[in-house]
Amino acid sequence: MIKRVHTRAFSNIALIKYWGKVPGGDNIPATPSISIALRELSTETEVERFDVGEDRVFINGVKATDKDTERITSYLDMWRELELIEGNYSISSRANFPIAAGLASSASGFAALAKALAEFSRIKLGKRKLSQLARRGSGSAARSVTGGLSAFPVGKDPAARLLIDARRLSYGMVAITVDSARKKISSREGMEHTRQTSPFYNKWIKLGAQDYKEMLRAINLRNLTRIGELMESNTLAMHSCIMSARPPIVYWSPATIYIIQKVRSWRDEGLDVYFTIDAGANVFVLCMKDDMDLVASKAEKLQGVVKVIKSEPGGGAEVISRQ
Ligand code: 2P0
Repeated sequence: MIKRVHTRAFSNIALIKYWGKVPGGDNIPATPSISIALRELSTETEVERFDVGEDRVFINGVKATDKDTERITSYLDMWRELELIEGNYSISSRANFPIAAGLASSASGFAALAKALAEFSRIKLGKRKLSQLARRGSGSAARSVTGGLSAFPVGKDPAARLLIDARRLSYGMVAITVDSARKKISSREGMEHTRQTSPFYNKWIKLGAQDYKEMLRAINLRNLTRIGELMESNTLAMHSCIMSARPPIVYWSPATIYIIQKVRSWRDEGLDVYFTIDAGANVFVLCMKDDMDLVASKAEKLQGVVKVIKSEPGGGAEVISRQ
């Protein structure tokens, strides 16, 4: 019987965003999404099984907060209720990037955890089932199970599927992290507040579905200009909807707008670069892999930038070792 498993999953950044849930569902997104996994942003998770005692959760080497412990033990309860696993577990998760700073930590975290729990499962779980189970922990985690360029449709019990393998992608992303004084509202809280109070929420849901179809077409054509322009429009539509909630949520900082304008000016100068922004102030730039060094060197010189991370696409969630 397996006693201990070590897994890794990469974080992902959406080109078409998931924002909003179907009320009353099992964490079912209201908008379909498309993302690229990032090899430089990963979470490694070690899971050990015990037959007696309670679940224990450690994040980056220290005991997790009550809130994080509760979220993860409830997730383990779901696996136990589905009779996939039994017993109790010690979970130790380490991200190589700041947790909860708008760098998609729950995506890689829940994908790595689901991948590890699958090793303890009574029945063999395929990729589709694993993506569905990861989604129950965090919507974006469904896409980190499959990695590469993945699409995550809506519907009943949806799962992500791989569109293009990481090794076959010619694009990369440059993460530009900035100083943000604002206390972060979690994506989960933010999307529920948006659903309940934004006058533009229904419009956003319709637009998300249209953008998703259009993005699939642009990806098929390998048209970076179309992919990038659509990604920018979709991210701005999502943030407009979020900002129109009452009271408003503004995830951006002054540096966010400054970087958006810089990216547009680099494009005017001939660089093929496009921005996207998650539930935070950081900006992610999509470009050809060959342009990442130039983009990073330009980004590092900008005022208000804390750290620049260049990343090629990453693969799906994987087992590093099992005992
Ligand atoms: C995305 N985000 O598509 C969008 C863009 C943030 C902005 O998916 O409640 O942490 O755990 O399902 O997955 C963040 O949402 O939310 C997210 P839950 P999650 O990447």
